[in-house]
Amino acid sequence: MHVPVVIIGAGPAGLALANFLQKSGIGCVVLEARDRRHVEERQRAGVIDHYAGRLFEEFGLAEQVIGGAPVETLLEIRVEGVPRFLDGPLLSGGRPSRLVPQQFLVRRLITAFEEGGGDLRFGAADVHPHDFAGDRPRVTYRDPDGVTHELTCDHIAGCDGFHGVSRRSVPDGELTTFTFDHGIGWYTVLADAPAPRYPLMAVSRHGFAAQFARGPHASRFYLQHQPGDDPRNWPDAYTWEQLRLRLGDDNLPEAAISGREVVEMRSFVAEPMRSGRLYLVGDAAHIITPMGAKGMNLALVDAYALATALVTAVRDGDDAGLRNYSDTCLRRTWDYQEFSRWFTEMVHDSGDPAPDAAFRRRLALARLDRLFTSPAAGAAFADMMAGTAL
Ligand code: FAS
Repeated sequence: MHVPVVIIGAGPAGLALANFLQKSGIGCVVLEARDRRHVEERQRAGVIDHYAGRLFEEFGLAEQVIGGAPVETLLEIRVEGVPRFLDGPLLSGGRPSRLVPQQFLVRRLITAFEEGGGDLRFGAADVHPHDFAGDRPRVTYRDPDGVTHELTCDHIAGCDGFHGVSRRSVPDGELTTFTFDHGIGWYTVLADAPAPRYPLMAVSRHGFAAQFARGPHASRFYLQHQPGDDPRNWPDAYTWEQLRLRLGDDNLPEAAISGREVVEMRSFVAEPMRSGRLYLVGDAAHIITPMGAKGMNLALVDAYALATALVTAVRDGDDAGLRNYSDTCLRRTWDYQEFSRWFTEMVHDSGDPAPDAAFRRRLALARLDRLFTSPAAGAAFADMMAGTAL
């Protein structure tokens, strides 16, 4: 079978790309390793920033994919239990983000693609991209019945996340990779706790904590923990005690905890984001900390950049967009990496109890205070949270 584009991976990157191509009349096949249920239920991100939301509008998908999602109002940041509020939509000149749990976005993208007649194949094992250095790339895989298939194509989109096969298939020596360990661990728990009135972050000498909505009746909590410690062994009572302490809320009720994950705060970037006719998209090319909620949004913006480049290449024979794809995406990736690191320092250093961290703690508290006292600093922060059209 020959198809213009084979997409490896059905996460936010792969599914957004598939829908953008479908809306543009460019044929594609999506190969996903896991089964439908796993893909549709995996909970991760929760915010689509304003810029990423506009991309769905541009392809006429916004109502179908993010319609009805709650719009961001205020961000609450508590410092030693004292609440302060940032009005992102106001400070960014009317560019609110939307609160969309990642699994809701994925489900709606799957529905939109399949309703449009899209070819999405779950349970694809041993997916391998081949011959992408030439102009006749192909992809092989084994279906759930054990039958091996080969798809010839014009382009391959590696949307298979950090642990996928695409980046690993790039010949040695072609990629330069950058990794950074922020030296911070987050313990994230999913609980049946009512969503907070506003997205909530708290800095305190006990450590960072946060509470974000994940649907109307669930919250994802984040607690900073010392690297090396495994908080998944904490008794739930201790977790709730730490959350009350750090959020400054003695009345925070205990709730059933349904998910526990440890997220080591690390960043990763692979350059360039292509090898011949194989393009790396989203987490396949970069990992960013959840600070600033940019991981999923970077994946969506990469998908948009590749979609528009593929449309002009396949439909008009103009491959300028494909030639510029990597540089375009890397410029935004590094911009968001810098913002995420700046944000990570601000909310973690400001609570660092270590004696030798006293000076950094004062710097971080001054950086945080400026957001509320300087309209220009608040606007710059809100601009990055809204997502920027570089
Ligand atoms: P994904 O990893 O989502 O999707 C890749 C897909 O490819 C998967 O479905 C996988 O099954 C499939 N695949 C893998 N190997 C394959 C193969 N060989 N063949 C076929 N298919 C294959 N981001 C935020 O913006 N905000 C947050 O708050 C946030 N919180 C997070 C919390 C946690 C615990 C984690 C782990 C991540 C979080 N992220 C957050 C980041 C996350 O949302 C990613 O940025 C986002 O899923 C990236 O989307 P994709 O690039 O599509 O990759």
